[in-house]
Amino acid sequence: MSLDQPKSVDDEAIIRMAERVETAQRYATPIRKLTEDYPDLTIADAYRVQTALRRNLEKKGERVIGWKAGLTSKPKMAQMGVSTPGVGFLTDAMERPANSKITVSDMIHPRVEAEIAFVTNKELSGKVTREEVLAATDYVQPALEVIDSRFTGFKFDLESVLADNSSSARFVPGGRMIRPDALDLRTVGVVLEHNGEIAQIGAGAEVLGHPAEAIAMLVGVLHDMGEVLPAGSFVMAGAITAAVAVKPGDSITARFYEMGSITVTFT
Ligand code: OOG
Repeated sequence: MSLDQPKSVDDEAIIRMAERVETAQRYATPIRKLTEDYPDLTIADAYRVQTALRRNLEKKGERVIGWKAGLTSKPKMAQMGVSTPGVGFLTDAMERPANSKITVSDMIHPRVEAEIAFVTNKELSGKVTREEVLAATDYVQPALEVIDSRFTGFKFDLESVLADNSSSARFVPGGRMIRPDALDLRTVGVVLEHNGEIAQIGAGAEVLGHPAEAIAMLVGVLHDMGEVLPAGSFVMAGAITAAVAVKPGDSITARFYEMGSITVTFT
């Protein structure tokens, strides 16, 4: 795994990069890719920056309630030009309820994604299989994720996006909570509507063949970071389709086969 790569930068630089990302996030002001100033940044360094960002937000009172996998489907990889999945953390401050109005003025260039989320009831650690993920899952449910790259033009490389917490910004759990064995998550179809028009369609199998594979990948990355996935985590498996850009006044509805739907509007 790429986290075995040597570190290319010292702790001081990691702290500076985490502050740069946090400031861009806080003031919704884009910055240039971190690799423009740190061209030798490794994947391991990028996760060190992400961890420093997580610690900073925790110090400010945010609580990590789960994680997300990203860049786990071909449509997303093609949209972003990055072909390796990654992970990011989710805090309570990022959560919004279904049917709510989400403000966009505090984001740079928000985009919406439809995902399947897992809620775990056992700790998961190390190298785990899809079956072990499903056995440790209390329920699955639909989720929308609003991503917002802190990088100019929503353009990045893998190292920069991982340091930027994989573009995490807001997330919206919704729809129906169902037992993970109640349906085949590979064949769950999703239709993403933008202002009433169908914008994207897909199915669960787009996500690494099965969304639970994304959770297994995520647990492996956490292991390489020296962490585990605690019981009770909310974990999103990554966008099934390409992401859709939104602006004030827009509405998004994601309809999931047999799992219900989620609507949000943007203001
Ligand atoms: C990176 C994050 C992608 C997903 O679900 O694929 C992501 C990005 O595209 O900005 O969250």
